[in-house]
Amino acid sequence: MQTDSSTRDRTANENTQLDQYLSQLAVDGYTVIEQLIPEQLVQRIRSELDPYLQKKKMGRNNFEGEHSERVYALLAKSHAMAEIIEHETILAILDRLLPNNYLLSAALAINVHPGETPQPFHIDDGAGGLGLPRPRQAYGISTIWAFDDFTADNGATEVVPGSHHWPDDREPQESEIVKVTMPAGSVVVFQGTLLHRGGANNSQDIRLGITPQYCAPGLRQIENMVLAVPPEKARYYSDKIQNMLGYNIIDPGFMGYVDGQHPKKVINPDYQGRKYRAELPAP
Ligand SMILES: O=C(O)CCC(=O)C(=O)O
Repeated sequence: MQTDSSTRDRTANENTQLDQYLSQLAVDGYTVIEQLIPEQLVQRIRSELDPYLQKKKMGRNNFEGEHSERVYALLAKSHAMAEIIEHETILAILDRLLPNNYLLSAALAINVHPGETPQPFHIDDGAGGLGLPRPRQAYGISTIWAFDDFTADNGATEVVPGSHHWPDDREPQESEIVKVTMPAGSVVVFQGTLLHRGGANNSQDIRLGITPQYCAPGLRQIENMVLAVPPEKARYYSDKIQNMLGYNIIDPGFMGYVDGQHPKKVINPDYQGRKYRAELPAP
């Protein structure tokens, strides 16, 4: 599949590295990129999220985690979040794996407290109602960024390597599960069809992870992004972020229009669109 061009030319080394990530994603269904962002960015994003992580709202069920805090609509709450969502290494991977005009499907923070139990295994790109049995191609790519060190006992994400090739009814054995331990500032990138879950937190520490998830443009986003990040907030983000939120049209074609017009007009009244049509004088 092909896609958006990268924002700049990549060096030969970067291309070799990218090929390695892609080959791990093809074989195992995931790849870990260690310390992709600096400590300062980790701290900046943490401080913007702090007001929302006060242990007041814990998860409502076993999936959200009754000992976990979840913060949704992140781009409405933290401007710095954009720096991981449109990180150039992540976009380079997405450009190779998803169709052009891919969308941000979800972006949430998951703060796993001591005592949390393992989440149920699941995939992230369940194409609601389309009835597409697995194994199949992935319609989404997910990322989980470590904002604390992910360790063997503090709730590190668990993945099942190769499960992106499995049929719907195959369940993982204990021996097939891998804990994604990684230092803060690292990210695990995985296929939307890979079985994974948040692990149990048997430590005394809290584990913060942030998970931007992306999907093919024809799928419905998991979070309703144009309501979660309304025009008055979306207008301050880059063109790329605006497109991924849904202020965009699938090109070629016109899926995504608003009242017959390009949705960028809602953010920027001067936007002239792809096919500018001057207004005709009144008859
Ligand atoms: O928190 C984690 O490590 C995984 C969470 C997850 O997969 C989810 O909630 O969809």
